[in-house]
Amino acid sequence: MTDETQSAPEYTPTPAEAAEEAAALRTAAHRSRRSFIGLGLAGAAGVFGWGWLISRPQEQGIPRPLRQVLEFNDNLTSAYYRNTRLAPEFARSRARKIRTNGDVGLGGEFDPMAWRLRVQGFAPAGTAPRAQEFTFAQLRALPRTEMTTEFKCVEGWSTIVTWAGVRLSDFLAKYPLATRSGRAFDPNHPPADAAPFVSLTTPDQEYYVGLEIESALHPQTLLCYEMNGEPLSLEHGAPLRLVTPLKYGIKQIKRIGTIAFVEKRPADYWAARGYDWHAGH
Ligand SMILES: Nc1nc2c(c(=O)[nH]1)N[C@H]1C(S)=C(S)[C@@H](COP(=O)(O)O)O[C@H]1N2
Ligand SMILES: [Mo]
Repeated sequence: MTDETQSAPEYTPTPAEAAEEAAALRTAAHRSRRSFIGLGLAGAAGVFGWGWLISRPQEQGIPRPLRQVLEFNDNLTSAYYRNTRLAPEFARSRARKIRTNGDVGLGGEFDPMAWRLRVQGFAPAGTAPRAQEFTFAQLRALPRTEMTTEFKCVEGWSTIVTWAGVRLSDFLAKYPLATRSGRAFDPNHPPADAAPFVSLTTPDQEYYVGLEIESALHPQTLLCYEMNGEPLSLEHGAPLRLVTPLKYGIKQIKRIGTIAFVEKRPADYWAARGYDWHAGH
């Protein structure tokens, strides 16, 4: 089972790969800092220009002035907006086949054609939750995001994989099911009436994962339907799995059946078996 897989090797990217990786990170950083960029970075870029900015010395692959802005913003908001931290992104050419690991909740009869994603909206106390069902086509119709990130398992292996799917935050922008009021919001500024937690379960409810809303809204948290340029296979979680690269593999639930926005910290399969509930950031 492991002979075809490769762990992320010690590897020096080619100049082209390094440029692609820096560009990917800039795109992701831009996305997560939109509100701040409006304030500070646009000012810096306006005065000196982007050419100046990206020609500055690099720290962790990010031009130093941008790094400083990011750090400043981190200090400003780290208490609440965890989505300011990003996992590194890699050149697509560095993606490898990933092993299959964990099949809890993937057994039994399953017809991917008949699959629906069931989403339970955040309900005001004492009212019945609003539930809505989504077809695969509805999810595919939402903005597609691709990212090449490192997948890490607590067992000690990791693999760089290219994923594609819809950001959970983009899903919620279109279908605002995470707020009591039913209003959409800026993922960088979740309002007080947003659900604090999200619960994801397989259709048979055998595997289940809990996330804080900040992790769910992170710009690298995807409802994923493609792996390394191909539709997800059943053993990797077709038709829809979670990918959130700041966390370990145990959180990246395959074959999502239900997503529920809830008040209390939800049960989590591996947390119930002694692992850290957060399993990352
Ligand atoms: N439904 C389900 N999802 C799951 C698991 C599982 O057992 N069942 N195992 C998790 C673990 S521990 C890992 S490392 C990854 C592995 O994903 P992969 O098989 O695509 O490599 O899936 C995660 N998601
Ligand atoms: Mo894992």
